[in-house]
Amino acid sequence: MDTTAPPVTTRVHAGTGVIELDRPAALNALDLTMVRLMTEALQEWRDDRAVRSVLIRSTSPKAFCAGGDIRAMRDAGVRGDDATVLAYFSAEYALNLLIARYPKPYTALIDGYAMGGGLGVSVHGSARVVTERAILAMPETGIGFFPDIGASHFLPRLAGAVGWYLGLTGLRIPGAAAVSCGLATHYVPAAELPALEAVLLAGAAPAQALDRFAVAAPASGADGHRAAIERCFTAPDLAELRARLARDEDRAWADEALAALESASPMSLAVTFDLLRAGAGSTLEECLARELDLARRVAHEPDFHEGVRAALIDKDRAPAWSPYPPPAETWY
Ligand code: QUE
Repeated sequence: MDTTAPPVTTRVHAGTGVIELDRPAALNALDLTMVRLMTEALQEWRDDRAVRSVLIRSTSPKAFCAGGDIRAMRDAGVRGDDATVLAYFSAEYALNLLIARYPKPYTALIDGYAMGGGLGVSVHGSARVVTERAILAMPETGIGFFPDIGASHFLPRLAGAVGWYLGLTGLRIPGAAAVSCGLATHYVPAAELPALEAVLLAGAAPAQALDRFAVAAPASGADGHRAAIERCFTAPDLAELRARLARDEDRAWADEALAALESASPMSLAVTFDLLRAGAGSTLEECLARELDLARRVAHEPDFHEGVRAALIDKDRAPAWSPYPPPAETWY
C-alpha cells in the first residue's frame, strides 16, 4: 500500500480548480492535513486569475465525506490537550468560512455520504449538487458532540424547521429532500455526473453547466413528513418538542424521531437546542466563534469521550450517557 498518497489532491484544469477528497478507507473523514491542503489551494486560487471556479469531489463512490477528525479530538480531549483540539477545530472552521466567503463559484458534487464536516466543505459553497445516492446528516448529538462547522448558522435557516430536526435527531435525509429544504441546490442523476464533470472540467461556467444537467428532484418520502417536522420542531424547548412528538398524528415518523432523541446524549441535545436558537440571530462568523468555544469545552466532556468510544472505537453503539443537567452537588 502506498502510505504516502496525499488524502486530498488539488489541480487546475482549464480554469477549474479541482479538489479531490481521496481518503476512501476513512470515507474521506477530514483530518488536519486535509483541512490544510484544501485551505492552501483555495487561498492560492482566490487570487489566481487563471482559476475561474472551484469543484470539490470525492474519488470514492461510497462517500463524499463522512465527517471530521472526531477520534483524534477525543484522544486529545481525554489527555487534556487543548492545543490539539484548538488547532484542528480552528483550522476546520476557518476553512468553512473561507468557502462561504469565496469570491468564485464553488461547486460540491455530493454522491454518497456527506455528514458533519463533509457538509462543512460543501454546504457553504455556492452550488451543492446531490444525486439519488446522496445521504446527508448532522449526526453529532449521537456521539456526545453538537452540530458544528457553521451548522448553527445554516440549520436554523433551512425551510420548515428541517434544520432543527436534522441537528437534534441526527437522522439522515436523501438527496432529493436535501434540495427541498435548501441544504442542496441542484439534483443531478448519478448516471449524469461524469458528463457534468466533463463539461465543468472543460471550463464551462458552473451556472450554465448546472442549468443543463440539473433535473427536478423526485418526490422524496422524507418530503411527506415536512408538515409534521414543522408542527413538532418549532417547539420552544426540548420538553415541548418531546410532548408534540408523543401526540403527533404522523406516528411512525414521530416514533423514529423520539427514538433518535432518546438515544442521543442529553448534554448534546441541550447544547444543540441553545446553539441553534442563538445561531438563528447570528452571522456565520459569530456562529463559528461560538462553536469553537463550545467545541473546546465539549472535547473534555465525558459524553463526548463515551459517544466516540461507542460509535467509532468499540462500535458497540451502546453509549452510557451522563444525566443532564448534572446533579446540583457536582456544581460546587
Ligand atoms: C458523528 C460524527 C462522525 C461520525 C459518526 C457520528 C464524524 C466522523 C465519523 C467517521 C466515520 C468514518 C470514519 C471516520 C470517522 O463518524 O464526524 O474516521 O472512517 O468523522 O455519529 O460526527
